[in-house]
Amino acid sequence: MSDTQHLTTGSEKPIFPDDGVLKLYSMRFCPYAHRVHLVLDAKNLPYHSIYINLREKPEWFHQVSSSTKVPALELVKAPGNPVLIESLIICDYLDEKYPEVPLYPKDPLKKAQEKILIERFGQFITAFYRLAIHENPDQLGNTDHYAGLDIYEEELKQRGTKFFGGSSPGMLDYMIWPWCERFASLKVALGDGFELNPERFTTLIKWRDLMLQDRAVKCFYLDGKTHAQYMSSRRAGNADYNMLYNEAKRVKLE
Ligand SMILES: N[C@@H](CCC(=O)N[C@@H](CS)C(=O)NCC(=O)O)C(=O)O
Repeated sequence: MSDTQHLTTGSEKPIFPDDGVLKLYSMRFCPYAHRVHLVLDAKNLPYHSIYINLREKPEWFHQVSSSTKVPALELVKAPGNPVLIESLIICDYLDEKYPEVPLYPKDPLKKAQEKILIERFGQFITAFYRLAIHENPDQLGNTDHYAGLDIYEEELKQRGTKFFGGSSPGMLDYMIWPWCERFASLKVALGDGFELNPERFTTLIKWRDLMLQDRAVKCFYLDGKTHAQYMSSRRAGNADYNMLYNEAKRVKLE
């Protein structure tokens, strides 16, 4: 993660050596792109990261990503350099293409059940954004924002394993992690009342602490304060994509 400068309108398309290395178009604070970084890192696959300013996209970006969204993964070794979009499709592709570190269970039924739990997490993502766009907890009303998480607490408790994937994180762990990492930002932005309730989410809190020690998680980790700072810039309509880049530059100059 040496350079997190985001390319913008007017930026040239970067040229890479003909090294056969996957190219990931990303945005440093996008949780969907985060999923793909986690899977690539978990599988120890080398890749080039190309960060895109999503408010002022480079002119060439629509030719790369048919949805004009990140993540987009360019398969430089495949004929015609196809580009995959949609985080779940990309991660499933990577798991099939690079099976040395398998992330799904082998059994087709268990794999399908894992995918159902990944799909259902979408409900919580919606609730998460309702929280993340507010700065004032008084505007939030009495809704139970964490209702979508109870099934994961119960599921992990029943499995009795450290991770959903067993003794190490699997696809379900990595697909839900980007939003779980960002829980800490809700506490920073909205106050202690928005920390996960330790009685209700005992198992998930233990899981979160274990996930924080995982190598792939550490590779792309940002703390709650940093996520909160980015979200605050986004709420203000001025998403600060280059926040980390500018900070690193400032520290270097000091
Ligand atoms: N369903 C997509 C969602 C991707 C997505 O919404 N990406 C956002 C950034 S977090 C994006 O690229 N937004 C730019 C745009 O909508 O133009 C996935 O899972 O990959």
